[in-house]
Amino acid sequence: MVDGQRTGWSAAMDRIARGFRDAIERHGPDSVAFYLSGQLLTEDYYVANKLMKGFIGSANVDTNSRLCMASAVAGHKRAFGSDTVPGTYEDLEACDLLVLVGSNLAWCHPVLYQRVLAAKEARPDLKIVVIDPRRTATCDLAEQHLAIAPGSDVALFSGLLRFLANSPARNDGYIAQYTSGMRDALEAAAAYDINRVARETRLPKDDLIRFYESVSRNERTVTLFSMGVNQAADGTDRVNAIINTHLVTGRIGKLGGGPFSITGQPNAMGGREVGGLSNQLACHMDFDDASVDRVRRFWRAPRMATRPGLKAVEMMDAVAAGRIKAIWIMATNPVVSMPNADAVKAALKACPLVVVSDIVPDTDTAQCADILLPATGWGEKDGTVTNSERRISRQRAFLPAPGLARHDWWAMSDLARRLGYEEAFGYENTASIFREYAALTAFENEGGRDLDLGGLAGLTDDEYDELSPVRWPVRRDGSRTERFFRRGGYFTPDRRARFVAPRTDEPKEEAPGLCLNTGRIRDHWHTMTRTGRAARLNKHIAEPFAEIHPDDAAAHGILDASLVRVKNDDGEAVVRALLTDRQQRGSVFVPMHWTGQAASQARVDTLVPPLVDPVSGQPALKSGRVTIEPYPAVWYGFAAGHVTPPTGETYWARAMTETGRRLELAGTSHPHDWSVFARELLSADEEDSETVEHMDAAGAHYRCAVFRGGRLRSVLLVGPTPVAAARDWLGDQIGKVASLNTRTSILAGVPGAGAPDPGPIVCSCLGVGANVIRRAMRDGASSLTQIGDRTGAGTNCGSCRPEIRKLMEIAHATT
Ligand SMILES: Nc1nc2c(c(=O)[nH]1)N[C@H]1C(S)=C(S)[C@@H](COP(=O)(O)OP(=O)(O)OC[C@H]3O[C@@H](n4cnc5c(=O)[nH]c(N)nc54)[C@H](O)[C@@H]3O)O[C@H]1N2
Ligand SMILES: Nc1nc2c(c(=O)[nH]1)N[C@H]1C(S)=C(S)[C@@H](COP(=O)(O)OP(=O)(O)OC[C@H]3O[C@@H](n4cnc5c(=O)[nH]c(N)nc54)[C@H](O)[C@@H]3O)O[C@H]1N2
Ligand SMILES: [Mo]
Repeated sequence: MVDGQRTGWSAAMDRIARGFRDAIERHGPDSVAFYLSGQLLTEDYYVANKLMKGFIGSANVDTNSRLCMASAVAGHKRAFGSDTVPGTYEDLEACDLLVLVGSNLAWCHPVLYQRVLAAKEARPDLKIVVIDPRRTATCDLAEQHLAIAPGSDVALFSGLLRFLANSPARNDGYIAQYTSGMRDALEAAAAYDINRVARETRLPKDDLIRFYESVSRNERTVTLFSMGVNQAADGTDRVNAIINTHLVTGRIGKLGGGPFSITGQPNAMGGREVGGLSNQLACHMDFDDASVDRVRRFWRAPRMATRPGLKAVEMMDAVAAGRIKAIWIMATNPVVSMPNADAVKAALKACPLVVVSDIVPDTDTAQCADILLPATGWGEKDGTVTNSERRISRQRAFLPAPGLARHDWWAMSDLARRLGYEEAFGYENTASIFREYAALTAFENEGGRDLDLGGLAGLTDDEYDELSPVRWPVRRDGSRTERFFRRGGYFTPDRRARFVAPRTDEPKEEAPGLCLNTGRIRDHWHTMTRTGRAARLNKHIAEPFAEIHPDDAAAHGILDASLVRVKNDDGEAVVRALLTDRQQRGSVFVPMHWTGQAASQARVDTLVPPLVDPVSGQPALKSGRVTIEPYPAVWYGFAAGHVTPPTGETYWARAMTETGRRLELAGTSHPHDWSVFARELLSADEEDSETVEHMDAAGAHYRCAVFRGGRLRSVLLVGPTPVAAARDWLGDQIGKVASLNTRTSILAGVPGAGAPDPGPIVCSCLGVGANVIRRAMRDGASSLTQIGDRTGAGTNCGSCRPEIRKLMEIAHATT
């Protein structure tokens, strides 16, 4: 689509090439940018990076991994001299103590979590500790959950460093032989006696000491960390504070021992490897003179970038300021996922040339595009990805490209060719891109760089197609390194690891309001462009929400299941209030997933300030400040079937169902005429439709159902309080012929006697509701396996197992 008009690839690419060439000629190479994604394949990424850094001559290539992994990368580089994950997944099974920091593994990495659980079942000695301000599903099987004050991770781990240094766990041999800088780190950590740590983390001293002693005792300790660590203004310091505790004990690169950064996106690691971050050059090389020269020679590059480019937040600032005239956004949705999201949207709307490559047409970012390109998606793509343990896997297409969709690497190469670089970008397939990439990792690499795929540089097309998953390095001489750093060999100039002393200023007085924590839920992926389309996945949680502690809710007059305004100077979101003591006082948690397509006003990143970590440039996405107040609804509604969200001030959130859509609704004033409102919402004016309405005498409850040929098309239920209705059951009635009795039930919103209600869906894979599971338990199922055998629940991806377990505990406690 060019300016909203359908056209062919050639015309679209022509326009893109013209736009990029004009900007570069008139304003220089730094006036253009690529904003990429950890959901691209390594081959897509490699081509984009090469074009920008070697041929256009700018390093303005950045990626959503900046929002995700940048602090882990920066922490690794400070400590190890390279962005190396030392360990493997096996370590999570082989350890005796697994410390999960800022990670909701049960919901966000369900497959790995199942591996850990299986290991724990086989070896109950394996202990899990979760460090997260919220009590999440991941805490269910943990021996200890430390609900630390948000942002107090550096204090916790500095205190741990101090403790370990004075414990038998201290490994003087390792420290002396393989590390440097311990004295400064210990000096900084000295400030963190147990009293200060208790004060900053707001945890009882006994709990802290129990944790510290447990780490000290367990030689096989893995500390796995994720977004609760990385997405912070001191994220890099947090990473180094964690790594310090592994250096002081020499617990690194050992079976069952090491720090472990886990990535989120399927190919965040591949992106880091090729150089997708603007402060890296390529293949784990930086912008030092020797590397720039080496890469120039390898690429035969006419115009090398010689210094780092703009990081994501800076890049959007440069777009806003008009310094960037052309930007290509590929496989990411920044209008939803970047901090200061409304400013990002405004910047893109004003930018002279915005190209967006996506696999769906209707994203919030696509609405800002001048040119929208159809890309192939996961099952249609062909190439490689790298996972968190450095394992490269082939991804093979099992579906043909639909419509006009083309591969991202092809589109990028086509731009390069149109800019005049036919020879350097004449790739015919991903195998040829991969070979070149592998060759660059090995080029003049005599062991000074961790990333070495020399052994794969000579793969034939067939060998590439058949490649089995393989963990790097894969050197030409066949030498292997399963784990890094057990015997030093760091990639710093003196080959020693560096202890890094984090900043240790006392925490600043908090701004008024509540801490805005954000993150993920079990059944949605990021901006819902895909999971939002899957009816089953919408059943688990169908509406944007805020987790609020009951005391905070009471203080602000917010009732459970009512709607709440979460706001600050930058924006406002309206979401459902979920009162729970899983949430600590003083914080609210709002998921990152809801978009302008899915709800009237729930893009949480409109409330997140563009504050970044000074070392990594990663934004602090879990610590905005907000206030909460009741959304003054005078009516609430629920609709299902063939429904269209209303325009205007009305609150709405929509979700897919097997039979259409469902809508949650609310308003601060009544519509003029409920019938008129309902007809529009329910498409009641279609031919042959029959409408049944009911309004109670007081005018507070309104109900309307539309039938066609005796079958239910759509239904709307309105009342003065949040509507109590069997939502899934109502959804199931759509399209069915309704008897007179059923019609009455539909208008009542609940199934009549005799019709079983499966209850809220627990297992989305197999569509099993809580009532079905309860029934199975009443009938004698008493273990996860038995419940699985009888109902299917929990037998596919397993991410609902913590919830099934919870149902079992409740049943147990009440019988
Ligand atoms: N279902 C699902 N799974 C996913 C994704 C998805 O969208 N949906 N996305 C994938 C991606 S890209 C990523 S990056 C991963 C992310 O995986 P996770 O990092 O596990 O997910 P989050 O929910 O972002 O954050 C984890 C936890 O950090 C906690 N936290 C907040 N502030 C702090 C703090 O100051 N200190 C500590 N210690 N913890 C804190 C939050 O309460 C939250 O429970 O998930 C991947 N997997
Ligand atoms: N407040 C807050 N904000 C956050 C986070 C948070 O925890 N809190 N987490 C951050 C993190 S860790 C991440 S990773 C980001 C994720 O944020 P985004 O990257 O913006 O999220 P996605 O929805 O995964 O966007 C991917 C887009 O690419 C499209 N797509 C999928 N496959 C392909 C493909 O092969 N080619 C092309 N061209 N397009 C494709 C999808 O349809 C979708 O529109 O969000 C960040 N933002
Ligand atoms: Mo991520």
